[in-house]
Amino acid sequence: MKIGLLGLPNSGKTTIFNALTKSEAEVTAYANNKAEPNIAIVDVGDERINTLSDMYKPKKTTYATIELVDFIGFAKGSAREGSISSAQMSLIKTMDAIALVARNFSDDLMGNPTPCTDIETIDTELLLSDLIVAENRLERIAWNFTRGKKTTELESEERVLRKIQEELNNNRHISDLDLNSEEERLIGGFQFVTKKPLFVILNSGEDNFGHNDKIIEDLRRKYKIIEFSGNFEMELSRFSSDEETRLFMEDMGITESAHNRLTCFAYEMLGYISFITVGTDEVRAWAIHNGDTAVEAAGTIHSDLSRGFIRAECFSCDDLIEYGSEKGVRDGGHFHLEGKGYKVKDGDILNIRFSV
Ligand SMILES: Nc1nc2c(ncn2[C@@H]2O[C@H](COP(=O)(O)OP(=O)(O)O)[C@@H](O)[C@H]2O)c(=O)[nH]1
Ligand SMILES: [Mg+2]
Repeated sequence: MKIGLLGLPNSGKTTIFNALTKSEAEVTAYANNKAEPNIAIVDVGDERINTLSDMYKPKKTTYATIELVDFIGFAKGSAREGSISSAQMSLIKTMDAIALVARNFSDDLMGNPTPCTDIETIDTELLLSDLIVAENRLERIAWNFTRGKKTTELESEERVLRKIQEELNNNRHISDLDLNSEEERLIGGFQFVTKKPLFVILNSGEDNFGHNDKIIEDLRRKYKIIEFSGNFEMELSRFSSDEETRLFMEDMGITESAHNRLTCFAYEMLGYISFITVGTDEVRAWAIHNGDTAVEAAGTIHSDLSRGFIRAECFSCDDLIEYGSEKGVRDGGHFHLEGKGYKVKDGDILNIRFSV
């Protein structure tokens, strides 16, 4: 799953990217003109996987991952200040989710922070972009109608596009609309941006971090939001040893690393859960959608496993940690066999029985 970091120039996108990926992409006081975004694969922090890895001592430990894309600043000198170029918009359309980064630290160059209006500026861009797509298509449909091409399919498409147009004109995202599966199908090809899961990263300074209740409350009316301190977290990510990091975090009264906090938040936001496979070869977390069944889970491991699915041997990771061994879980009566239709829960440890 790909998450695009989007925000006005100097909101701290690259800083956050670096903090999360421990990379050293160039942080600049000016929007740079580099054409390519920075891309990195980031592990989703999961303490359970660490614990299981200690228990099984596998050759390999694999976390679920998300792909993070740090966009270049908004096009400078384009028609509107802060507008998104069409090349960038095409890239944004390929993302699974969008994180809007808002500057909440004072900066010599940019002055006092205005996170709420900054978010509104970008949001308006996204709404406009979708509106243009919808209206172009509506024009095209109208043109077809005048030519006598009035199929029921086109009429249905027109109806759902009108709904979308009204929603966007009211400054609301398409994701807020309750569309049925037929409507979803009709608009599936448009890759509307405001249909994607979206959340705000409030990038606070070291000095005001944790003291932004009012701003967070305001933004929360419309967005899911997480507060972060990019600069501080980037410094933190550069410590060479875990011990050093831990001590520094303790000093600042931080219990969980930003990396864990942000990746877990994004993961949940996107409606993902993890199931786990264990063994002496590998302990591994697998990402599936909340609500996926055992046979779908099997398919994420390998298509053979879903094709030849017989049953899933299943127990929860929490039980394993509590009882200390698989035998303990069995003796405690928490081991169960499940069929194809079983809805997998977050933290389920699965062993798929199959034959092909
Ligand atoms: N004080 C403070 N400065 C920050 C923070 N995050 C980023 N900056 C500074 O803001 C400037 C722009 O950051 P950058 O990550 O390049 O922004 P981008 O244009 O959104 O990628 C740099 O000078 C950063 O050092 C922060 O949390 N606190
Ligand atoms: Mg940048």
